[in-house]
Amino acid sequence: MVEKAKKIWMDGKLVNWDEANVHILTHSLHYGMAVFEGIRCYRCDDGRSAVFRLKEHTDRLFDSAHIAQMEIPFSKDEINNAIIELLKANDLKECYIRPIAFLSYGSMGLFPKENPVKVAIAAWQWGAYLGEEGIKKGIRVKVSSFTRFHVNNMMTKAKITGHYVNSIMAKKEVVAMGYDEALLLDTDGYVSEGSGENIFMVKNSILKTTPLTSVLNGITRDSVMRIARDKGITVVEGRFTRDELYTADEAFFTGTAAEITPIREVDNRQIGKGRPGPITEAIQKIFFDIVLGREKKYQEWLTCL
Ligand code: PPE
Repeated sequence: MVEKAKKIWMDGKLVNWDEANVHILTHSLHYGMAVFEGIRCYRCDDGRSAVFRLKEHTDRLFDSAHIAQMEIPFSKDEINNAIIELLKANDLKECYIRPIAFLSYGSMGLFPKENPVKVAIAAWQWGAYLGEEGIKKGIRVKVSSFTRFHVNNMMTKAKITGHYVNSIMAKKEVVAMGYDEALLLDTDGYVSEGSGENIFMVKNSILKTTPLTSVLNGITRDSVMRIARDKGITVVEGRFTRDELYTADEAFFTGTAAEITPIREVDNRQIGKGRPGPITEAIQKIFFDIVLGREKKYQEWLTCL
């Protein structure tokens, strides 16, 4: 169960958690056309709280809305300020933040011309997405029978709620078989992404991740590429097949919720030594040092409350 906080921001006002409701004919509820974000706020070592890459998340929210042809009736600054206001009102030091813009009550049917776009922001405490043990020891992954989208089917640069039907199907499928997370292939059969994460593999000290064609332009993915390059690691964006992944030295998932989660097994094949490898561990350490405010070099990524 989601852990309740006190307030939710809805169209400019803070309302009580239990009163943040919508009409049952909210258009997005029926047809899956809403855009959203997932952002994390961390409690730094000095006791302050900091939102990780707030600007980039808000930019992506507006890009998603642009792709979906939804006009968000607030400016980016207003959304950023609303997030900070919400965290302060809830007295949350460490949390996950979920802004969502949706088509509200108005007309029904597939031509929502006059439905107003509403915006809400919720925040709650959310621990390790794939388990504490997963972050430390790595998780077991299975390639799903569900395929990620063709570029003309769904537009993965947009974080649209309806896209996640595919993710939920894939996740349920592999969890029922005893695995921790699903990996989806693209329509050409190449590795695409996890149900809610981007993927990286390491082979001969080279870090490789899938190109953006069929995946969300992950902000954690971008952070990892920057961290790796700054450490002198070669980073390649290129397609790879599942057997290339089976024979990788290391692999890991990245995402706001999943953070950096090592992969120790794919389709019952052990990856590398079956535990987080040295490059994964090094990147993971820098990542957590950054979000906890210990790495001065990446301070521009943190918005302190
Ligand atoms: N791919 C997908 C499909 C995806 O949903 C996410 C984030 C990513 C990649 C990584 O993107 P980024 O967070 O910018 O590094 N998934 C969000 C939703 C998770 C959920 O269960 O809800 C997230 O991690 O917030």
